[in-house]
Amino acid sequence: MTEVPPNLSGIKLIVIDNPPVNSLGLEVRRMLTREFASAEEDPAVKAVVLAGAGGKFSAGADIREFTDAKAVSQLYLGEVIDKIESLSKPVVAAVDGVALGGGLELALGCHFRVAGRTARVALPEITLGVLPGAGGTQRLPRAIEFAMAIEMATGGQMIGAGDKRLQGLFDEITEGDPRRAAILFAAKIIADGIGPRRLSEKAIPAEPAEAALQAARERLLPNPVPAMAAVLECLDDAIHRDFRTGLANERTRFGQVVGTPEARALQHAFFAEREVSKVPGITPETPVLPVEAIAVIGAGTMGRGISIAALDAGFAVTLVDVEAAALERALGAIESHYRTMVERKRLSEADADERRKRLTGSVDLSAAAREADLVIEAVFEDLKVKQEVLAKLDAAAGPNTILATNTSTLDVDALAVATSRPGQVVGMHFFSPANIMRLVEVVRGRATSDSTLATALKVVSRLRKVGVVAGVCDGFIGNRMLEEYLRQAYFLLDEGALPHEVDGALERWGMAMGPLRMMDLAGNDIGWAIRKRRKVEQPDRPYSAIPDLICERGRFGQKTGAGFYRYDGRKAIPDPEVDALVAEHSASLGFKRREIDAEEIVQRCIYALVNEGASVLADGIALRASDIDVVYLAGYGFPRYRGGPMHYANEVGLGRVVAAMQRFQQGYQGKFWEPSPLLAELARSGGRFK
Ligand code: 3H9
Repeated sequence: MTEVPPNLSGIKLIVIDNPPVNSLGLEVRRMLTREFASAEEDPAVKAVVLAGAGGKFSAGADIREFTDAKAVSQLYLGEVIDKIESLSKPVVAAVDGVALGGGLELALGCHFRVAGRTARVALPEITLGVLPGAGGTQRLPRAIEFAMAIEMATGGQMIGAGDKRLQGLFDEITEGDPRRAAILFAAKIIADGIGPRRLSEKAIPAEPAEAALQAARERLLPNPVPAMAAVLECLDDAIHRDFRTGLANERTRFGQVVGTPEARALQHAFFAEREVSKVPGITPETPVLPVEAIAVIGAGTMGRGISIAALDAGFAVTLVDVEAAALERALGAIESHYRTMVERKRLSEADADERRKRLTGSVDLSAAAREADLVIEAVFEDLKVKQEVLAKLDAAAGPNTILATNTSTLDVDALAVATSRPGQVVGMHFFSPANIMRLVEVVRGRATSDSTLATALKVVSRLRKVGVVAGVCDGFIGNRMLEEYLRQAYFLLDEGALPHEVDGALERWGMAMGPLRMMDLAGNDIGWAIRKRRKVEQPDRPYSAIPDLICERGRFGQKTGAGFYRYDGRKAIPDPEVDALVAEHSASLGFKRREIDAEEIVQRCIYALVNEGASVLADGIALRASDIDVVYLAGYGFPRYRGGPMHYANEVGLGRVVAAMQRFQQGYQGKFWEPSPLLAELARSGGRFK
């Protein structure tokens, strides 16, 4: 794994070669220890260059070790880095590709740093629920401005090596090969007789650092992720305590947070998002059709959002609506979106112009389909309407064109048979607003070919979104589960809770938005239409009448200025009129309303998700439990530090989840609490969702 070429006139090259990302697992730590010790001993070595193979310096610690405290502490990375820093001969890091987390800490332990112009660095530990545990909180603020070190350690974002805010981190930025530049750099310091230069020996001026830290505390605390307070404490140490004490405390704090449920959840989310792209039947050899031109059919909210997402990702887009007025409105809305982006300095005028040029509006569905590699229909959610549109598209489109439907509930197989190319029909279920939400459910119909699926997934990844493969069923993964979540939220109103109590409990628990505010945002009329259909299809699965009563009063949500709340702009204000309506409805059911505490609200709503999630899994609609988690994290505002509903249920313990469900079975509408057979079985056998 090491490539140690013969001495380059006194320079020893040490290369980390641990594909795919040069993570710093035990073997690498052993190699570094061995090679640096030998460099120290060898009188022929005058300087060392440390580089990474495969165009990457290192992506940091091996995250898979974090579940095992012993594995982390064996040849602790921080100690390895300390040894490197204490070498009596100068060490130059050649930073190529990425230096992340422990990788950046390793570079900081070197005496000099040379980076490629395109290299990126970060301390992403916080996104994994931990903190830099190998000296990052102590060395980075000694290398760059304190405020920037805080931003990196608390935000985790990647920064380009050439960014001015990294002033002090690199001794040289090269346009060429960083390894070669680092070797030349090392040769020069040998020639100039320059020795090691250690960040640990630098002092930090307390003056601006204190103020920056105080501001960060006010902004970031309290925080549900324990690592946040820990990282701020360690940064405080960097100002007030000597380097060694700071380092020791950092290690202790790392050890404390690495085993927290929040850290486990965030690490689960990291791996789940990578696992999701592994789809049976799809291999690197599966043919992916080239897609450059996309036609989006339907100029409603969804069509606009999809168009913007596609323009932002570099596609040529034709937005189609047979109604000229609707099309004009949509084109105007897209134009106004780009104008706002420019005004807010999120986009340059030139970039906005370039995107505008790739957009065409059309009222001619067939002409647009003829020119497109991929057509995404986002017309009215009605089987007949969609079948007709797809049949027209099929008749006009070229033989290789893929037809995607953005349906959120309809049967993709029934839509596919309306065309002569069911193998080239796939669901691409975007979430509103489609230019912002990261999730796309990619629905594999019975006939969808592997190549069509692979192409759709490729497009989703080009859109910089997360594609989760789902099977065909009403609501796919996300909305099928949401139905049970909403059912409970509404039943809670029947029984005694008020809208702001339901939302408040779930928002305090971590949901980005409570269910009722969410429905107000999405438009209550949409849910109403679905419920009307369900009443016919599933008469034995009743809902609370409250959301219908709300709709009957024209309270469709934010867009009508009133829904479960009153709206002042986007601000939801609890409305006594709704509270009275809710109380009246309970009375009409002959109910004495009861106090419902936050714990019960959260359990009923979240366990409803878990139970339906188990059925989704058992039915093969989702490929794995972690895919369900990705759906909820990327599309429904589920708190990342809880890992997603299935991970959360594993953490609670499936036995305890089922016990709570059995309690709820005794209560109001208890029939909805029959544990899914898979959940019941796992609970019985002490298993977990995998
Ligand atoms: C840390 O350093 C703690 C220290 O401060 C203290 C320690 C005491 N470990 O993302 P990709 C896997 S915390 C293990 O698809 P890309 C990944 O799961 C660490 N595995 O590629 C995937 O596996 P598989 C701080 C890792 O090109 C494969 O590599 N570092 C690690 O799109 C390819 O990954 C970070 O948070 C790892 N560190 O993106 C960096 N990294 O093929 C995390 C990746 O089996 N990593 N894998 O599915 C990243 O951000 C991206 O992976 C990276 C490459 C940008 C590097």
